[in-house]
Amino acid sequence: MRKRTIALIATVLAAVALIPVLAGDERGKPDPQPSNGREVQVTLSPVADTTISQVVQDGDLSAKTTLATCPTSCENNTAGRRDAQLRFSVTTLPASATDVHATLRVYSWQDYPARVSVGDAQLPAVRTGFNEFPVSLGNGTFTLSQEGYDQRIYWASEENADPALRPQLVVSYRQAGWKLVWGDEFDGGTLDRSKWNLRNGEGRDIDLGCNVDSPANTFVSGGMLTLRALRQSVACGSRTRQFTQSYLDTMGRASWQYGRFEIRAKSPTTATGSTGLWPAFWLRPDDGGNGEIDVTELPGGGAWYDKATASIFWDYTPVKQDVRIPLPGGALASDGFHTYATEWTADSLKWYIDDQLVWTRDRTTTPWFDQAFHKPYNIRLNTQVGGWLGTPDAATVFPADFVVDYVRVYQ
Ligand SMILES: [Ca+2]
Repeated sequence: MRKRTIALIATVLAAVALIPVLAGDERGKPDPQPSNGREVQVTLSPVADTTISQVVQDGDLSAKTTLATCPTSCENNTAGRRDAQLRFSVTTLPASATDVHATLRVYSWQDYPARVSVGDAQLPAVRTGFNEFPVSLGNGTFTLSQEGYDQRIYWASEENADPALRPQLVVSYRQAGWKLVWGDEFDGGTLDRSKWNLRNGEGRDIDLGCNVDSPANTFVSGGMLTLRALRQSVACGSRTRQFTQSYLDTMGRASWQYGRFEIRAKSPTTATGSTGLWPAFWLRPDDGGNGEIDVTELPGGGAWYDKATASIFWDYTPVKQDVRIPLPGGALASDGFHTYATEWTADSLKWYIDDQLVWTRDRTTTPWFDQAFHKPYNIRLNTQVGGWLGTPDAATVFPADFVVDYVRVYQ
């Protein structure tokens, strides 16, 4: 968050094909302190389906549908039995994933008196709404087959106009080896000052805001921490600033060498009205020397709002490596709560968004890996106003709230 310009690196995240269709706040929350590893649940949408008919449906006139299960004698189907195939990419589950369970969910607009099976899982009839089939993950390809009835069944396809109706593969697993060692769920009514420092009266050269310790800018309510940026003129040390902002850190209170650093948060950086806003969750070394790990930065403005940044820094000349990452499934940081995590070990750094691996650094990518990343780091959590990625304009909306559900550290 010091002197930096973030290079526009066009990175094709070909490996990222796990696409959750639900925002994080619609998913079941993981157990914050599992006894045997970290509980993870990911909802995927298909990368392909056999959309062989596109028929408007009652109640959903703009929908394309998948003609799923149509026996040989079905209507004018002379081509023989038609089964619907759905394909999901399951290649980026972490290697340490165990106890994997998968459920295929497909949506019907009406009841059908037809047996439908997916592998060994069979439903005696189709009911309106999501129909669920427990499946084994396999290669991520599933076939819906209908038996016994001369009738088409229409399922919502991957192209359905309403993303909430599209097929889903809900994958849950346990990620062994990670134990929660520190965290804040923000369940109280005030900021836990035993865990966090809150900067006050600090105006920096790199931005336009004043870091203030004020309940107007930093508050805990309803299980959430809010870092609120405001447009207001304040005296800030020897300066006058036109914005106030929030900056928390754990310096002198908690630091870690290696671990999984995870945040679940919603960013104020909407498509319009967010120029000059810069929420971030990052780490700096206790010794104040070289090195920085940015779990995520979520700058606003038209050039930035639709991606998250992951980055590491050696120094601020700058020697750095960074990447701009679209959120999986076309999601936006501002459309709901998402999780952003970095797993830091002695040998690598791995970034995850909504539990999908999006970037990896190690000695082969980063000559200064060993010099920078074998010492304790502390957490920084802030919203910066102004700086290298833009200055707020008249359209920038204040108050701007960076809302954090939790911060967790696993080792
Ligand atoms: Ca919470």
